[in-house]
Amino acid sequence: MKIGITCYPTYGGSGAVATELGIALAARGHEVHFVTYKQPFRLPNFLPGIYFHEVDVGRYPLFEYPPYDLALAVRMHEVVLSHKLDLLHVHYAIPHATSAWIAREMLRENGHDIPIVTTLHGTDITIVGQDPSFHAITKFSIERSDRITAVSEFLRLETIRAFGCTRCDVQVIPNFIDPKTFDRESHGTALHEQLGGGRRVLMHISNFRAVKRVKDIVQTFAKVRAAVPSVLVMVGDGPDRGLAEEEARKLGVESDVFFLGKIDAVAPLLAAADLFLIPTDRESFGLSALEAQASAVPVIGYDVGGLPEVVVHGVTGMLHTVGDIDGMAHSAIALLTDDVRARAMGAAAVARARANFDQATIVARYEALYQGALANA
Ligand code: GMT
Repeated sequence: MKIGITCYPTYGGSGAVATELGIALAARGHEVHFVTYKQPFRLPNFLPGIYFHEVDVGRYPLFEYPPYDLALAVRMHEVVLSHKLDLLHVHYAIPHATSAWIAREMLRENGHDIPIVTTLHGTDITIVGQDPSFHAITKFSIERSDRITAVSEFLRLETIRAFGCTRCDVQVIPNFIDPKTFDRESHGTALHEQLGGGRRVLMHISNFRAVKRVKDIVQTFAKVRAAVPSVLVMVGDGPDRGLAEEEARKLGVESDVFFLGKIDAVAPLLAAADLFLIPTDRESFGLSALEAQASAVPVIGYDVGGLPEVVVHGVTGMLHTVGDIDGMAHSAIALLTDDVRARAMGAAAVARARANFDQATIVARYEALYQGALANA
């Protein structure tokens, strides 16, 4: 198949999933064309079967808000025609599903048709899509997609609840890991020693948006550090990084909190972690939590959204009610002071990640979905 993929190319779970999917599809013999405004962050410079088409948004003084969604639709239309694509797969509904719909309408004018697959990732449904300025267009664009997938059952139900979506059949296809990449054994222990200097390593990876509740992480760490010699490694960047830095200073733990900034290849870092913290206020899935578990790292987070589909409380991690800092700290201390239990939890996390979220199995599900969409076209 010749597949067009559009995603947010910058640091973030939806772009990571879309890119890993494209790479895996190309490895299985498909031709993959990324249509985005920038080279996706997890895409190496060259891989056979993968092409990158940059979307250029024309500037004009009249445009206070340059119309990216229209430029994207035009680029999609052009790439579909010039490379004879079979389908478009867009990740994150806004504005990608709308641009794909416009591109398809333009193609239909020329007697061409192409199925659109839309994957819903999270805040496109839970926050942005429910904003009154986007609600109607999000519902419309989802309903016009030929196939709709959501990364968790939580997100499927939330799509139906928030958008009514009588015309859509949302299928759950979860995110995935490549077990060869997220393999703790292959990374050794040198980085753990460099990061922790003999202390335990707690880790968080995200885009530091408000929904991630980064202050909760620092507050939890301050309680853990008072009981167990430990450091906190914060990977990524975003609007609330300053809040987390300020909280670390306020609590007097700043010397043991390390902000590493954006790092593309997180597998070696996760292999150096003892615990992963993800106290998001409604994570639709939590790709970083899955990657942590695949790296034998127990996860501590909140029992909301799609996280309970990824982390099994008491088996692969510990989940608490939103805002329960004491509960998270208590769980963290319990695990950091009981190596046998922590190791068993890490092993269970690896086993479940490989059994339920294996790349080969999930990519085959996308292939089957594409074939179904093409057969119906
Ligand atoms: O929805 C977002 O906030 C953006 C998106 C991203 O690009 O990082 O994250 C979502 O998609 C990821 C990949 O499917 C999921 O693992 C994240 O849980 C989800 N984020 C939220 O639901 C907050």
